[in-house]
Amino acid sequence: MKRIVIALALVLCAAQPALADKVAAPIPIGIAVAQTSNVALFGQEQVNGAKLAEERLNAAGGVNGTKIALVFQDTAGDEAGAVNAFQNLLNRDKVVAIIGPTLSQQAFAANPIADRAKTPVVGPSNTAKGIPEIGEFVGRISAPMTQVAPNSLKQAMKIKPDLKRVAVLYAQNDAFSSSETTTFQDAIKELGLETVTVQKFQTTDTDFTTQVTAVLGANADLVVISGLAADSGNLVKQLRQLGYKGLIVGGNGLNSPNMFPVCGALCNDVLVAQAYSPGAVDKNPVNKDFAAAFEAAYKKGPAQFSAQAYAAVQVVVEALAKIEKETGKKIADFELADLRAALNKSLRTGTYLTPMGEISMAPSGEVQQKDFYVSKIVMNPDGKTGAFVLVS
Ligand code: 1QQ
Repeated sequence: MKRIVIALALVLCAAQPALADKVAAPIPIGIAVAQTSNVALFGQEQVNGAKLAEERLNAAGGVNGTKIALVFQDTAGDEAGAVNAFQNLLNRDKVVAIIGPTLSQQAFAANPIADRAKTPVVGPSNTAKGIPEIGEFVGRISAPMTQVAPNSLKQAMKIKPDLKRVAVLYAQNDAFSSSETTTFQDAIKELGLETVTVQKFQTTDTDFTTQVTAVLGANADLVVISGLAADSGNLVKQLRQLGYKGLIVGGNGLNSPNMFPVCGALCNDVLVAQAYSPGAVDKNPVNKDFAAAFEAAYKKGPAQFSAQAYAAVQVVVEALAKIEKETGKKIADFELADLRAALNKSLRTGTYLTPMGEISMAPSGEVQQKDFYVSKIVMNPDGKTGAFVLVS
């Protein structure tokens, strides 16, 4: 009798398929960016870019006829929010990949969770050193500041060839800012300039009197800022209000038009190196097309964070299509774990023609991109809106 029961149980078990998850249709892709907090100054642009990509790619047939569905999880501005969003996307929403988080500071906390779950992460805006090194499943399409940032210093030297004395300011509680400032400080040395003061602040600071006083006292003719949007915007404003008249180079934290209302008319002339320029449409029909669609959808031109989020969705969709082509198997017929592993490999093969030009992802997960830009902020008379005007 006992034997019969065991045999029956075995037959029943064999008849049940293993409890492995299948890939859902439409294909769920996680978007974990900051929709709230000060970091939403970047995140809102990312949401706009990602949504436009979803709409346009689905209209063009999605992944060989199967639609994608972006699953948005707000990370807010800190590590805990990013960790929580990642966990929901991985375990509850069973996404095939995660695009996010917004900040490098959040990526160092949340990406290891996706890496352990063997799920690809595509960083849309993480530019600190060491992001791809987090793990095998971690990649990015946002060029590291080591490649982008020094271009703005070179531009400052073109504008003012007798430039010599540089004041460096950075947010010490943010991984991106601490990383970017080392890139700036190395480049300052290499370019033969002199760092006359290094000032630290917090991304939560609103009063920069101490730092500005030090800059004025050091008689700097260039100020280089590595911070996030609200803090950097306030710092620019207070530098000008307290009488600083020299050039200002802003890092990637000043790369968002959502920061314009913070410094208003005093944002004028800040130089920012960029991985994307809406102005660079002539060379790149994909960018021309994207910029026109963005303008039509949002009544304003796209900025870098929107273009990068758009590109991240595009890259995931194209990498999924490649899997179908190579295996002859539809995405919906894969088990989730197998698909996540296949997608991680697929992301790292071939090239993608995006609004940022042709890019690819190295086996390490690092992005490879050819063209970078430097723009200057030009504010409109309303003191709230403005544009990044391409200077090189
Ligand atoms: C990073 C960044 C931010 C300034 C952009 C969102 O580049 O955290 O890596």
